[in-house]
Amino acid sequence: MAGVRNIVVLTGAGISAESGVATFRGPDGLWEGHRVEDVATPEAFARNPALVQRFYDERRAALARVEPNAAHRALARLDADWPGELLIVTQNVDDLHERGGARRLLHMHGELRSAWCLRCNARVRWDGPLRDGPPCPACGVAGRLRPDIVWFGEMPYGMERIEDAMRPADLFISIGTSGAVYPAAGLVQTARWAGARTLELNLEPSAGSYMFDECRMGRAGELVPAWVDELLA
Ligand code: BV8
Repeated sequence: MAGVRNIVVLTGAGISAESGVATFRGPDGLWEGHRVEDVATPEAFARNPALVQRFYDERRAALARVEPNAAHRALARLDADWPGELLIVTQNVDDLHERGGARRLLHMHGELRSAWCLRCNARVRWDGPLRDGPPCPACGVAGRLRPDIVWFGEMPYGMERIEDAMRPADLFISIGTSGAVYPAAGLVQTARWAGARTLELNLEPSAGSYMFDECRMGRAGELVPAWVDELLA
């Protein structure tokens, strides 16, 4: 693509679907009958901490059973070979981008493999369950660790870094997201104001498809490697 130097990639649950990670708003989108909007909130955590901890404990444990797919690996190849600026902004809380080899990566909605101590504010690498109230590795106090996940009504991580990357961007590509959640869903508008070309790769039209210069419908496992080959040619 002529004249492309600085790229911002936004990914959502659709890029992990072919790895076997359930998406949020598809047919398999409910968790034990709960919508993500009803479980992923500070109010739900205050009301029923055991339910919310179990929701994340089960998804954290499931990470050991899934692998990165061709789309994750293609983005890592782009990350390694792209001479210009590149930032992969993911809404996903799984670790498949990292395990696929991506480096220039930002988890704007947090990570399953991180815990946040509400006593000392430390963020710590965490792979096991949290529902038994384990002690914080930093301050030693038990029962104060919550999932390090951005819930609805909470400020996403890295917004300044994302805005800094969007300003000089000349290409914004959105992969596998329904465009239902803000501020992530608003980034395509920010890209247009920055004068960037906008491309969407998704299984079906999203809520924001009308804002993209180009939309390619299909599975990420096929569309993303083909797009990376195009870009690196
Ligand atoms: C904020 C962590 C302000 C949790 C998530 C009204 C009331 C209250 C709030 C709001 C409101 N209106 C707007 C808001 C704001 C709210 C919001 O947007 N709500 C929506 C529901 C209307 N946003 C927030 O609250 C955000 N915070 O605004 O803070 C603020 C300001 C100042 C100070 C303090 C605070 C925080 C949002 C973050 C919430 N946390 N995740 C968890 O993961 O457990 S969001 C959650 O949805 C996930 O992160 C997920 O990534 C994200 C978006 O979903 P998608 O990734 O798009 O997944 P989805 O299933 O929807 O779509 C998958 C797509 O892939 C589909 O299109 C499908 O076709 C496609 N696909 C499927 N298979 C494939 C594929 N594509 C390609 N290949 C395939 N194989």
